[in-house]
Amino acid sequence: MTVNVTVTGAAGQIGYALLFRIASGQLLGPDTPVRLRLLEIPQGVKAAEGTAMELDDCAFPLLEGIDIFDDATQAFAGANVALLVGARPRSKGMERGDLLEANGGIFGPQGEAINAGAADDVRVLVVGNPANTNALIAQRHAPDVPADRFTAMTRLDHNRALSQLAKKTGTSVSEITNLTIWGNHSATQYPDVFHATVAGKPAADLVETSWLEDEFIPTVAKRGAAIIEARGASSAASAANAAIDHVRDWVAGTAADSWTSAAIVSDGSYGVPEGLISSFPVRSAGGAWEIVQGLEIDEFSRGKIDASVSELVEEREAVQKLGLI
Ligand code: NAX
Repeated sequence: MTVNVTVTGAAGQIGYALLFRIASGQLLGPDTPVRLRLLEIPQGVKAAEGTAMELDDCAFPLLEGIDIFDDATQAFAGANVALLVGARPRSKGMERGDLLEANGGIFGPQGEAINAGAADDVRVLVVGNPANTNALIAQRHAPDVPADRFTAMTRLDHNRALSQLAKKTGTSVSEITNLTIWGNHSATQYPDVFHATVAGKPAADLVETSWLEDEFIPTVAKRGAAIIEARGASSAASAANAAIDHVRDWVAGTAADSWTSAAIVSDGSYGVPEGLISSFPVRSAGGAWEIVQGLEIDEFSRGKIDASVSELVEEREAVQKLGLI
């Protein structure tokens, strides 16, 4: 059966890196036809039409159609997968409250549109920043959709952490299991190697604590800024790749012998207040994410997790005060 995939911010740089991969079958596999529903603001529609022309020119056998909208209700009608990429970036002089408010104006109505018309099995991934809190806003505006269908992306952080640890230990990323990103997709996030193994050995035995504190954690957390500095533009292809990884694993399931990271609605696990959309170690089975349970959290990790979760609590309080949720 054809799957409707709605992508917002379709004319942006992540959109450009994402749409061709979805249309080629990398999101949902080689047997699933897709129909793309693209949402842009009116000024972005023409560029989205240009991208749609290029998608046509690829003659992807799985791509059944492309529709372009500047209206959220229409764009999310019948959506089975919704990738919320478009967001309001922070401009010069903008305070955090202004940023949250501007994004509330986007993600609240998009949540309502998902509630009104998306398919019963809709799965939502928020990429647009501040991703966790934008996802929370959208989820709170979609009371008829199960809360666990709203997620935010920390898979890029997860992949960055895999790659840094592989480089440090001289191994391949395929030899690393059970790495975790905890908390917010922001500079406070905590990439945790204490449950990870590298070629079967505990990662913590292979690297020094000083490397973790002084290099690994800051490098992963600040990688986005380093990419901007080097490339003159923010991460795009790697962000699109992570979005593909997140949704593909959500739909198709994760390997039983490892886990990945995703920001999902907390059920109170690991002391993360219920209802926050926070990154956890997760597995996907039967089309649903579940938090990996029973991990021992030492004092070092506890402090780092708590710091990032406090930031999420503050963001939730801020959007509550603004009347956005
Ligand atoms: P661009 O500025 O290239 O594209 C954003 C697009 O969204 C624009 O075409 C704009 O017209 C559109 N847009 C804005 N408001 C919209 C609305 N209400 N409805 C539909 N479309 C709308 O940004 P890009 O580099 O593609 O990044 C998109 C978002 O991803 C940003 O918020 C960015 O911060 C975020 N990121 C999140 C990451 C993550 O790991 N969660 C990593 C990469 C990226 O930084």
